[in-house]
Amino acid sequence: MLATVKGDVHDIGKNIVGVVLSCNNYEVIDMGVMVPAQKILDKAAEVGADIIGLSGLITPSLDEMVGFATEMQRNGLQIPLLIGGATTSRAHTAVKIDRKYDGPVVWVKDASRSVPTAAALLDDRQRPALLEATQADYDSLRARHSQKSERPQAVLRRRAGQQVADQPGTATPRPSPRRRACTCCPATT
Ligand code: B12
Repeated sequence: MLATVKGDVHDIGKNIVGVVLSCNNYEVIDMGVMVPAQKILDKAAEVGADIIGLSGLITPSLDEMVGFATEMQRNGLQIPLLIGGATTSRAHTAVKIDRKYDGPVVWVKDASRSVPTAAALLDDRQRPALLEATQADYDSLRARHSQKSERPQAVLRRRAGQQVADQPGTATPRPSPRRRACTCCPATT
């Protein structure tokens, strides 16, 4: 099943994905644009969807996707969730969406990747390798993201006069005591 999330009218990319999947013998139910989460979930239950694919191109769609994953979890679903659209990213999927849903969440860069991804997710032999590689990738993206968000806090604490141990490889450069302030002034000691 495919849908562009609530509040978002962009559907060119989603339509391409639908055509490419249909050409590869997948039965695609396209729910259109601006589709509320509950409507997608109800239809997925009604038709017994194997995979749900969400598309989003505006920034608010990212939050909508996080909310959708939360709802999938709340409804006890386990089916794969594909994430696509120019505003989405591997990093956002890893840090924000994947954490909300225990079932598989796979970010798909473009329509051509939707076929091998769907094929692997629906094949018992290929699925474990795809999910393992995806989780390893997401783990490293999350680790990088948490390092990025820790550093500014350390700087703020330092400015507030609190003691902060330097992290390996992040030692703060300190000014040399004999630094000359400018060419016309004597050297400071
Ligand atoms: C065309 C377009 C429109 C058209 C949409 C027509 C339509 N029927 O879709 C119209 C004119 C209606 C439009 C409206 C708006 N737009 Co517009 N639009 C674009 C534009 C120019 C191209 C988008 C596009 O179709 N790309 C081509 C497709 C093929 O790419 P794609 O969607 O990423 O899809 C590929 C992959 O991502 C992937 N994929 C996509 N979906 C899925 C889903 C799954 C399941 C999978 C597996 C893969 C997958 O496969 C596709 C093919 O490889 C972009 C700018 C740009 N150059 O990207 C702005 C852009 C997306 N729009 C933007 C904006 C702001 C708007 C408006 C809010 C403008 C306004 N002020 O009214 C409104 C949106 C209103 C709303 N509530 O949604 C911004 C979004 C910025 C942001 N981050 O929020 C952009 C980036 C322009 C910009 N630089 O500011 N827009």
